[in-house]
Amino acid sequence: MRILLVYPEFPDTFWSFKHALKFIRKKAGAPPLGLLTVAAMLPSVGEKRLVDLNVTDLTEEDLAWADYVFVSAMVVQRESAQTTIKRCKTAGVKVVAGGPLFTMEHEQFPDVDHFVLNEAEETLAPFLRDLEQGRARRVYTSDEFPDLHQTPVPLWQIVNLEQYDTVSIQFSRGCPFNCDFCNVTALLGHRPRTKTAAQIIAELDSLYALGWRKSIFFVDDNFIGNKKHIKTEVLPALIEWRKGKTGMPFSTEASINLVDDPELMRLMVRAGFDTVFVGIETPNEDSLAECSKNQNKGRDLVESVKQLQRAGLQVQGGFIVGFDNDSASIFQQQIDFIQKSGSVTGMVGLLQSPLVTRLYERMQKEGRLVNEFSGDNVDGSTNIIPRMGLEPLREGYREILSHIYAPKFYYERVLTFLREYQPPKVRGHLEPQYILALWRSIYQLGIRGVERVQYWRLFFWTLFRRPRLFPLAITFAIYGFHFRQVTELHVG
Ligand code: B12
Repeated sequence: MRILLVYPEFPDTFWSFKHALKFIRKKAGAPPLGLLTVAAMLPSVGEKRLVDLNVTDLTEEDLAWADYVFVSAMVVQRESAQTTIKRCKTAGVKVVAGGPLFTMEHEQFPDVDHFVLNEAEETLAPFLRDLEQGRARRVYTSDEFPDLHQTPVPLWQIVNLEQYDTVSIQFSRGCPFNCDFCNVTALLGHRPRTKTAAQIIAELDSLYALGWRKSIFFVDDNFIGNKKHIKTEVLPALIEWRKGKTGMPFSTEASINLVDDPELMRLMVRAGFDTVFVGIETPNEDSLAECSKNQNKGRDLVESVKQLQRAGLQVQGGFIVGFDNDSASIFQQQIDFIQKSGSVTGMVGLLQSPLVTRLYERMQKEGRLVNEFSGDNVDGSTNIIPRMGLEPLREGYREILSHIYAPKFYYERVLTFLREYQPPKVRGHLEPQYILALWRSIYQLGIRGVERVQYWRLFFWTLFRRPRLFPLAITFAIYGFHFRQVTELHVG
């Protein structure tokens, strides 16, 4: 059987990093981990190919070659997924769909032949068995949260890694917390399920053997969901693995209570983690209580971010406005927080309620649901009626974005961060593409850009004061360009 795995295109969003990737001549951040994992679970007989629409086109020849097209997508890829499915239908190729978009809203895709929903570790085998016996059903779902000990090493061999800037791997699924706007616990459970240290080392070894030296993103919902296991088994194994190797800095997602455990921070940094995405959400305590983000309550959050930075972890912060407890002062409070904490990559969104969340249920009960969830929580849209009114919320949101990504404030924040940050000692690996990015940044930002004054100030400040951080400073300058483009696109 010939299986074509297709990953639909992302629109131009905050996380697409499209405008930044151009500086290194790449079109996409990371290859699609879900499809590569599924590919590794398919029987080894038969042929498999992957087409990631973010880096290449889907041709008629591809469709003519395939017996089945396997599609995976997030909600944000809905439109491209729909177009892909239509093209398969026209070409007479059967479609099998899975991943978060279809798990949440499969009813909206009448042209899909088979849905293999939830986690493939549970649903793929029964589907394949039925298919072989000629009695495959249309929908396969499961309420079980499978053990990850059987999850195979993703089939990196079917993707051209050269086309990407980073590679995702996954150590755990699930999160112990209860934030009411997040659907992770409904989709993946409360109890973090982890792979073994040996599994994760096997994944890293396979990437290293393929010549990968650039960054690795651990796409866990909360990397520190099971602290004991990572402290006693996984991080020591990663520290050992890293010895004598170059490159491959790690990043991940974790909750703010990471700062409560200095030993954990120290081990993470020694293992090679240099960046962590943290859902900070809001400096407003009442709003934190409203959404049950209890792990963030009662803390000096600016100081927590700084503690992480001083330990060697850059913090990418997620922020939300539009809680019922937010008043008109929230916009300035968020700006102040982001600036003071040096959260360079500040992802600010309007409160949205995805399906299967407690927030969704509450909004439904209160008759406050409108529109479809766009799937992109940074596009300035929302599917709920905010208590403060939509227009004041949108206006305040515009104010935040135009402030924090304006060159003056953005570069000021970069400096705030660089002054605080103690980078980990991962042996760097110089990629020719980074030299290219430096030249392009000089031309595009330092000569042509509206930020040229700030750019050169950062350039020389870092070169003389913190030379080790110079590559990071240039990366931030390039990210700033991307954030501004996306901001202009969404909020003008
Ligand atoms: C990594 C990640 C990203 C990366 C994506 C990198 C990439 N190119 O893959 C980045 C940072 C770009 C990202 C961004 C966003 N993300 Co995201 N992200 C994740 C995260 C943390 C991990 C995804 C992953 O790789 N998982 C590991 C793989 C193995 O799991 P998987 O893809 O689900 O695949 C499994 C099954 O679903 C199934 N499967 C998947 N596909 C298929 C296909 C077939 C045919 C079959 C049979 C089975 C199957 O089999 C796999 C093994 O079980 C998930 C949460 C999560 N734990 O999944 C959120 C998640 C996917 N993201 C989500 C969201 C909302 C976003 C953003 C909108 C967030 C934002 N703040 O803007 C943006 C949108 C993207 C954009 N560009 O605008 C939501 C999606 C909700 C939805 N229903 O679509 C999730 C589920 C998180 C959440 N809390 O809701 N994200």
